[in-house]
Amino acid sequence: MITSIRRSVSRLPRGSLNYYRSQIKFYSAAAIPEFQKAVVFETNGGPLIYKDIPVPKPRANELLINVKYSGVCHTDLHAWKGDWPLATKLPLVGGHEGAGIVVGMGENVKGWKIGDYAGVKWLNGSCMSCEFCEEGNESNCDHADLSGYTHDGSFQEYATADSVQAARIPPGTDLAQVAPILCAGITVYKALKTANIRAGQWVAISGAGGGLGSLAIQYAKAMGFKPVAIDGGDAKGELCKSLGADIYVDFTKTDDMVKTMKEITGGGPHAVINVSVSTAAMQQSVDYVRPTGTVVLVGLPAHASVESKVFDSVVKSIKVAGSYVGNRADSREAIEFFSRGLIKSPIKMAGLSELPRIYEEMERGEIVGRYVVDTSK
Ligand code: 8ID
Ligand code: ZN
Ligand code: ZN
Repeated sequence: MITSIRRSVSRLPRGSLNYYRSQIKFYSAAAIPEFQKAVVFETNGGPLIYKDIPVPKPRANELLINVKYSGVCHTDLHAWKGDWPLATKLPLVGGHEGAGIVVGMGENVKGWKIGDYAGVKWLNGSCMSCEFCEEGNESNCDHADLSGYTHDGSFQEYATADSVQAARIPPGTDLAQVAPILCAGITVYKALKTANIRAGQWVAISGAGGGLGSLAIQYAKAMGFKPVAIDGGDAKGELCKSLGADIYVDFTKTDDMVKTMKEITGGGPHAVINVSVSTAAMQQSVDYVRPTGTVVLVGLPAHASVESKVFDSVVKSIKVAGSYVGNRADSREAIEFFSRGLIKSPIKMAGLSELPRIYEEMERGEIVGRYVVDTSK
């Protein structure tokens, strides 16, 4: 690519040289339009506007990805509402489960080529030099740049992504199917590692019928654990069982969750992966987890806290751990599970322009599995 640009520069009339100088910093495939479709909001909770915006230019370290499909994560709803104690960029293009094709890149990018499949993840980039980055905990970096939050994300046809953190997706992968793996899959895979349990042990997935939960059931199965799925309603129950949950507990029909969970698992699950957006569900999990077990907090209900009574925590020796997406190795491994056919994304397809309706359904807790939007519609 560089050689071909240089060769054409030598054949050009003088006036064109400045244009080519600007292009030489940004090696790109041919037909990248100047404008593209995106969903943008200007204030948290304000209108979600489907409109034409300029195609961003990749910085020196960035890829330009033609996003074909993007999953819609509940985090995107939090970002739009602005209900977390962390400000979003404004105006903002949300989205952080973008799967697409590399069509351009900045001058310092190494190890990528035009045409590669790449993913926009929640962690867009980080400083790579602090203690957390050094030890592979880039998500915990003070300077973490977040797709669809502090950096325009995947609810647009062309997105920029730090080439170090962008997910590598094997050629030939179904880009709509892999999209939810880029946040939901990586997150639940890492959460299951954080649970630190052994094959054959019980793991409860609270919020199992949603985007993260429906993948958590399958990763748990693939890792050899026995999943108990918890969510509300028959449709979510059917999905959970079809994905391999040994047991489904409908929280809307269960009076005493703590007693029920202990009975089903003979003393409580060895770990609980909390992916619901319910403080009450998280609190119950501290009470029903098995002695010596681990409660993993993943879902992020606004202004929530969970109480772990000191006496019970000590005598039961339980652990309450937070788990936040995953690092590059977790991402690669989570995608490998998918590529080996062990994980199926239970997706519903929609167009990018339908995002406002999807947020309404998500707010009401009605989505069974995960929505994936086609950015061209
Ligand atoms: O890195 C992280 N920690 C991370 C990564 C990605 C997402 C955290 N998240 C957070 C999101 O911001 C959100 O707060 O995880 C949460 C779940 O994201 P999601 O899976 O994308 O949301 P969803 O598809 O709406 O699923 C939530 C499910 O929880 C169920 C709902 O019925 C839905 O199926 N649920 C609720 I709300 N209350 C419940 C309860 N009391 C419940 N399930 C069981 N018991
Ligand atoms: Zn997410
Ligand atoms: Zn850092």
